[in-house]
Amino acid sequence: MASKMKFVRFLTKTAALANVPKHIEHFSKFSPSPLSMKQFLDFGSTNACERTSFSFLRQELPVRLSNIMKEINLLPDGLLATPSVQLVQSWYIQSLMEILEFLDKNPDDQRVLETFVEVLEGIRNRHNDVVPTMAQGVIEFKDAFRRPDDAATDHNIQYFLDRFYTSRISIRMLINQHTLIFDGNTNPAHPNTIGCIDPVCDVTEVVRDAYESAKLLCEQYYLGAPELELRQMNANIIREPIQISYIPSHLYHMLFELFKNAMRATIENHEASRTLPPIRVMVALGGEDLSIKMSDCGGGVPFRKTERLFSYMYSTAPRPSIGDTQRAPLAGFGYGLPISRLYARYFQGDLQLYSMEGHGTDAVIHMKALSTDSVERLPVFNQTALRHYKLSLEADDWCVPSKEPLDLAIYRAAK
Ligand code: P4A
Repeated sequence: MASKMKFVRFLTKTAALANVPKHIEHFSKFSPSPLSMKQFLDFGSTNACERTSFSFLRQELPVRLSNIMKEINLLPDGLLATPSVQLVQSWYIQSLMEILEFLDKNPDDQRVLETFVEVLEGIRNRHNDVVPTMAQGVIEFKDAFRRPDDAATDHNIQYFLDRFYTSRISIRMLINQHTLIFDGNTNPAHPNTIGCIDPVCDVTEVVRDAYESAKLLCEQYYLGAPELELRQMNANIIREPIQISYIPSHLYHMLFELFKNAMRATIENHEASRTLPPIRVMVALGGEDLSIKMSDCGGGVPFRKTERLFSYMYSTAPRPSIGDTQRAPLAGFGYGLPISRLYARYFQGDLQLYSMEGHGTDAVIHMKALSTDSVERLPVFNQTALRHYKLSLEADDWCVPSKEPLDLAIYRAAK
């Protein structure tokens, strides 16, 4: 009997699996619906309705999942076929199937709403290791396939991972908001937060938190850490604290990453001297933007190499050996900077580096000051996206500088 039941379940599962491509086709025809910070806050306000949120998510999550699953299928064959990417893809298929189960469920049934929260929490856990697993896939691909200096593949992977991780950030945001708001508990440490959003996020406080954590890490491995010099300018109301509606964990993630880089550069650039120049942070609030500039005197990076700091291909290049990681805890190898920039861009901001080789680096985070301007920036799978993946093998439209000395005789003859 038991084995027969198992077999029936197996058949049902197989049938569901067979229908997945059809569902992906269907849901990827819809564009994701970006939410504004204000809409996120409204979902969490006192008259928030779990039913409404449920009905929205059971449509929107399949749309966001299907849009990005179409792009996974367009990855270079060699990357798509790696065990790591196959594993990630199987997580996406499983999660999509679990949400689709709710399409014919009754939103007025309290038990349906409760199991939905549980399913969302399961999905969030399933996808916890997507970033390191994809990074592993890129390594496997590079080892097995990639010719050196394949700029087209680099571009494809950069383009894909930027969109893929943005999609993931947005899906986790939706899941977090729903599960945090409707699990019935308020966060005792932060009673004001609505889900993971702080409507009065004190930016300089997050700057100090991120600095202190990076400092602890830094002091564990080096003999000290640079001091923090923090200044702020509120152009709207002088001397008021600078507050905006934002996700403190996103801001912390970006700042922690920037502090680690600034500390590492500062210390390695001043090994010989007895004093360390401080890291200076300026927080400025205007009518439209809130910007944070972090300046260090770490010697900087040549302009030619700054783009590499955001490259997934470069960041996964030579794995630091076990010993290396212990010697250089601030190495920040991995996807720290590129993903920090995605967090900034996710709500219409940005993260930029201005490095002056020989002096140091300025890193600037731009954020929207108004919650009406903070709208999700989401990838959509369409013809334009498709073209990005197909167009890879075309010739460059800029000349390649010749490494040979210019033969003027031949040059004149040709003219
Ligand atoms: N100079 N400046 C930076 C780095 C160097 C820097 C650096 C050598 C390079 C790689 C790295 C960490 C630091 C900086 C601030 C930044 C980024 C780079 O935000 O001073 O780890 C990958």
